[in-house]
Amino acid sequence: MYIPMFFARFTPTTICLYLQDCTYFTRKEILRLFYRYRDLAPQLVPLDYTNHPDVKLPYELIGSMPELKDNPFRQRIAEVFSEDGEGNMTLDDFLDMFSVLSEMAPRDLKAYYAFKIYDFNNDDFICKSDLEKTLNKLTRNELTEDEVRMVCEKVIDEADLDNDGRLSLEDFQHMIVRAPDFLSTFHIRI
Ligand SMILES: [Ca+2]
Ligand SMILES: [Ca+2]
Repeated sequence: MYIPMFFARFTPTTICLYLQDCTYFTRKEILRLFYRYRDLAPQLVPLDYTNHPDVKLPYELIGSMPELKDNPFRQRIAEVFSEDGEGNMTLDDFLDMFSVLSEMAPRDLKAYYAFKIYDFNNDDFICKSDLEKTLNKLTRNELTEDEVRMVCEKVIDEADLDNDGRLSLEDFQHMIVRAPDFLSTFHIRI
């Protein structure tokens, strides 16, 4: 029987470490994702992860994956899940990203990350300009400026529970219960 080198080297202990971090995946899915990661740059990613090699794949490779390349939020998604904040990903970042995007992840967790992704300037609030950027991406720039402004005003008007003119995570969670479209870009079949 042919046993790929990978299985011989990737010890059960390292696999279990990843399983603890990534509770939504089975061991088989983690192995498949590891191969996906490695296939993006076999010359950079070693087969042996026992000693936690310091490897990061550049955003250009991550963003061009079939699962992401048509997603208008691909760059923000990669930024939010990457430890360096610039979209360059370690294997851990990569597994976290797919874990949250997977169909098994609970809605609250998706909502938490969606909020971070839509918070373009990383100030922990979705303000009007964050929301405008979000809407333009969600609708792929099909709305006019006036339409975008109107929708954003309406969304903030309805979802801003504490009337400070911007959406906190709590406001946002309240909103997406009624507007599930905001989470539609956060499902990826692996
Ligand atoms: Ca913001
Ligand atoms: Ca608010």
